[in-house]
Amino acid sequence: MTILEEYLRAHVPADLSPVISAIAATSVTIRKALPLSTGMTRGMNPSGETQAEVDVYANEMFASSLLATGQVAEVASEEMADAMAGSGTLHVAMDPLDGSSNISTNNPLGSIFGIYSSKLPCCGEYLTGAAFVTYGPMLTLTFAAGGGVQTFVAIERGDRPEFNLLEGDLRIPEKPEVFGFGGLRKEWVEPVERFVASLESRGMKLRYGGTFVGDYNQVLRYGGIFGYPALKNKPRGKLRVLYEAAPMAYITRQAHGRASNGSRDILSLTPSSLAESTPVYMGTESLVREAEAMITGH
Ligand code: AFP
Repeated sequence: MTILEEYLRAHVPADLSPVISAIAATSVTIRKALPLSTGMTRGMNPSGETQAEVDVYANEMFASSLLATGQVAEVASEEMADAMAGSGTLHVAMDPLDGSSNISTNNPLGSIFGIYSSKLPCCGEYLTGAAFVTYGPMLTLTFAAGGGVQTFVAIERGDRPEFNLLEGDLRIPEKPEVFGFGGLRKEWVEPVERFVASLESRGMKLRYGGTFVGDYNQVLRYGGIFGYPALKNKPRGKLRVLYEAAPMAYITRQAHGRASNGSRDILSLTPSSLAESTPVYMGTESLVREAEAMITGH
């Protein structure tokens, strides 16, 4: 049984290890807070979405634990207009609680982290690591730090949970089984509608719950494609480049998949602001390339 701390010592660069450890430890705190904190605040995040109490709590807890590692120069978050400064060299962009509209229905939630080596905002090629947490039936931490994708699961041992390796060197299956596309169907641009119809006609199963982490986690395990496309009324889609799209694109690349904005690799995008969004199509490489061909027309 491989324990997270052993894995980090053996395989992950010394500056990244404390960051991954801090994410793991704080995810346990957030998981405990979820049943106790189900209300909404009157506040809005920089994208104009109403914040849940636990959005604010998760943001504070993750930001302070990341800064306390001493490795982090700045933490930028979907829940804050400006980044918080620290004393290290890594730059972390996070969505501290992804899918907060699922709190009241008790559906899976997540947290997403991109660890960059450059000041934010910057191109995804500066990512040196990325991680996501799933708060589902299990509490899992999936991360990539240059050496493939690993998933660890929290197991209660006495008063302190321990993270044990659940799945090492994860690869997206080449035979696609599932797909999920966000946004109102009537707002999809025509090539997206055609592409999704073709997925349905070949017998792929629709899986969509409204939490990027939960929905994409299924694509990573079963093979397929997740899309939050360009919409007629929102040409840049909904997902934020720095906080959501690029970190998941980094994990996707390490799992031998592909992530695209419809014409370009998401990791090649340089957003001009912290909260810039992008259309997203990610998963099994051959399917993402098919989506790109339909969208670009060649
Ligand atoms: P919330 O955190 O506001 O619930 O948004 C979650 C999210 O950004 C992402 O996790 C989902 O993939 C997407 O929104 C779902 O959006 P739709 O409700 O438009 O399907």
